Amino acid sequence: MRFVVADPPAGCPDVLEVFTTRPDTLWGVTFLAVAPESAMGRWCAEHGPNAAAVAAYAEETKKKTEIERLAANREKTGVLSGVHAVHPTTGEKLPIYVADYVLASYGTGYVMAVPAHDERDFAFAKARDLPIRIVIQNADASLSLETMENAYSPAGTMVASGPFDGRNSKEAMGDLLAWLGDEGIGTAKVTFRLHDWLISRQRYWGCPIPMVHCSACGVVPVPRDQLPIELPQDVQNFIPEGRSPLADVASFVATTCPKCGAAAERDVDTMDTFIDSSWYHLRFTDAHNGDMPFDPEKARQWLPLDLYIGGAEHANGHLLYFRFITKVLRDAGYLEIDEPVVQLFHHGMVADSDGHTMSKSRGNVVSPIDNAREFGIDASRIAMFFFAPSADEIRWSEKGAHGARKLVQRLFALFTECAPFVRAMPFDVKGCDVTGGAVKGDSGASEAAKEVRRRAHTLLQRFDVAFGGEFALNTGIAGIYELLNAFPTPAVAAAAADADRRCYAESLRVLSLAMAPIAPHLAEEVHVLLGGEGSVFNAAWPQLDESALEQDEIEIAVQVKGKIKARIKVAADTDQATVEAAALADPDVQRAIDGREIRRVIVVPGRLVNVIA
Ligand code: ANZ
Ligand code: ZN
Repeated sequence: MRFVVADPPAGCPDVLEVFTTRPDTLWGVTFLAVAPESAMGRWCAEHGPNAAAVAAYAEETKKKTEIERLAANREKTGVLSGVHAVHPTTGEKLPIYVADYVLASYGTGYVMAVPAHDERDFAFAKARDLPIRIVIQNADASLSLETMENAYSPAGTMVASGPFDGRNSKEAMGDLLAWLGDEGIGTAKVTFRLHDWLISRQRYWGCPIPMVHCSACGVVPVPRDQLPIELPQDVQNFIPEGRSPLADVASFVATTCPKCGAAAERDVDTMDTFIDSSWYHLRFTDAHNGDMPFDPEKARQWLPLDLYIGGAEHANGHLLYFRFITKVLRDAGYLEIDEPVVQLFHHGMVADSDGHTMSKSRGNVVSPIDNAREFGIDASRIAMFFFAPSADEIRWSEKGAHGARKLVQRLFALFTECAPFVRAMPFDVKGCDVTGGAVKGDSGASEAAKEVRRRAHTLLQRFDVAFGGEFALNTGIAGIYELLNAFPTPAVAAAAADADRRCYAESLRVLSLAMAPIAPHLAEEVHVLLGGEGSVFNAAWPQLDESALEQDEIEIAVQVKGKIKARIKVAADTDQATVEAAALADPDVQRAIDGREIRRVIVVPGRLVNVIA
């Protein structure tokens, strides 16, 4: 918002731009306040009509920290600059104060003061008998200057506000901003504000803050060769009232000042656990380093992390903090990366069968441990992954857990019975080529055996996509069922012709490896059954044979405005409408369309979809 300075003397700023979150209170502005360090504050201290007083005040302000200046309970001080500004709508002359509750580093360093609706301005105005003007009325219109003891800051009805009289301050905001723009008074802008992160906690758990308080030197950091400061072991009371538990441990508190050697006290607070969760992943790159948290060279080799999996509830906590710490360590030369992790994946919440999110306070939590005891770890995992894509909310159901247990049992029986003939087939772990390179794929196999192999590679492809970052593991698990449904009985498979038997063996190998991430115990057992060496987790991931999928999947190019933007895969017999829908749903295509209106979609069967947007 712009405030013109009345008859600015030579050299004095002639316009003050203020930052406000409450343009609806414009008509209630009765003075302006500027930071001593702002351009206006500095000019007033050097050349202003009241230069001596302003200069002395600015000198005093230097001794205060920003935290002290902003403290709510502090007396609001300030001095008159002797210069005035003009109210943009009423033309009234408003005094400009130089006041330390305005910070130079925030917004523009200039504030339009509205005593009736801002607490700090109210305190300032009260102490000096400055005019207070109510421009937002509460619901029962009971605000009055005579009875007001605090500023009224909520939204309400705009009063004494020119063309906006009678309107709700919140609802009028859009119109108001447009009006202010038209009148040349102000412009709307989206700004982001970072809340300070208070890292100190009055708790035992957490790292001690390595600072010493000396009455002569102030706060002095503990020198590096005395780190780490360890928590005392002889704490008597872990939850004292209103102070840190460490404050009562005299042997911990008493120390000497690293600077002057006089008796001094250790800081008794501990650090927020978010501090450690912001950097512990770095320690994993160099866990046995006794000299430093991690060697930058090791961190360089490992980082950034590939994937961060966490719930959205971390969005304004840990996710910000560990990025800050990364950037600080980068600036300090310990890291080369700008961001700690490449991909973020928010998993869905777990709800009960009625759709209520599980929470301790609701008392509807199904304990994963109890569940694993009853159904087994693998079945519990399969059940969780099968309910829905991992990004979505899942509804827990006992039935699902029973089904998953059945699946585990069915798989184990199948692998046990087929193991003898599968073991007898030559096997190349890397490519899952059970022919040892002699015969490729399914040549010579029956349609039924080809179909089994196709289903095995289909589920592999789905897991490949899922582990590539989408985590829709449910489709891969559905693929396991599809494979089992097409699989012959073990006796039939074992007695089949060579070419068919190769398909069956390969399919089981693919499945045994692909299911390892979701059913690790079963996969490990099966790996041994099939003659695998070592752990399944050291075996190579199976290689997808795209040609195995070919039979009934075709790739269709999607053009937007004449350029190929994506290739989608659909079953060969998919009808045109479904092909069109799949093309339009593709994220790359969506991006290319970019919200434009779609005028026509042309489908060339089996080859191309052309979107005219
Ligand atoms: C007029 C007003 C009227 C305000 C009202 C508030 C209430 P947040 O939301 O925390 O960002 N402000 C602007 N710059 C400042 C600075 N450099 N130092 C101190 N205070 C500053 O706060 C935004 C509000 O903080 C702004 O909106 C401004 O006061 C004040 F009923 O403007 B307000
Ligand atoms: Zn000292």
